[in-house]
Amino acid sequence: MQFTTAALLTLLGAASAQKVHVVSVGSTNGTLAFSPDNVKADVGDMLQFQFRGGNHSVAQSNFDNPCSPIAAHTNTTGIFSGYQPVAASQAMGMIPTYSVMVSAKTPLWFYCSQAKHCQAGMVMVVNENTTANSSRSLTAFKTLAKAQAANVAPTRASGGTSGTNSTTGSTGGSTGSGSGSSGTGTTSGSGSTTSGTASSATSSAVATGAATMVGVSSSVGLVGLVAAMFML
Ligand SMILES: [Cu+2]
Repeated sequence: MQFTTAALLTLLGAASAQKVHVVSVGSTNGTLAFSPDNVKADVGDMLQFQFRGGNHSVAQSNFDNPCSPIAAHTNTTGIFSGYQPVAASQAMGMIPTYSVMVSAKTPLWFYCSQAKHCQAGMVMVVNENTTANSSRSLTAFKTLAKAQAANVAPTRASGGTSGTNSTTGSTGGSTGSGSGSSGTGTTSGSGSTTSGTASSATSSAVATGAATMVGVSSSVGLVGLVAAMFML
């Protein structure tokens, strides 16, 4: 929690108008959905994906090719959280989170690359723009996703020299502490923290990404804190 707060405050220092948009991924009921699945975000805002249940991922596609990495169709590297199994984390009182910064106002399309979750509707959009193109709606994206034969996970290094994730040990407990925005945390307990970056050079849509873990109980406080700080 302290690490997360420290990172958040660092980000706040960098951009005072920045918002954090929390998106729940899955649920304890096995829901195959992102919630909310239609987000409006400004450039510089953060998306924080909170993995609530099951074993899901967040991957980036384009509109025309749902359930397929955007790097397979464009020069954009795209983001990929990797798979985030929640059960093991919950046993430690933690939930995995994955955060990315929005670096463009153009629509961003995301899907879960697990099994046929994408086909089942586990997709979302950031900055849907049906004013510019009425056919490119979230509803249309879901219809297109449903028709895809395959659900393809990105490779970690797809399309660029970065966009990689590294796993480092040492997290756990709900009283983790650490420093910096680089994703390094030192805590008591055991577990894992995944941190990564999406290349800003090759990804025009999303500049940075970092995954970390927050305590279940403290994350509620964080969400409340975010709401209190950003929604006034
Ligand atoms: Cu999923």
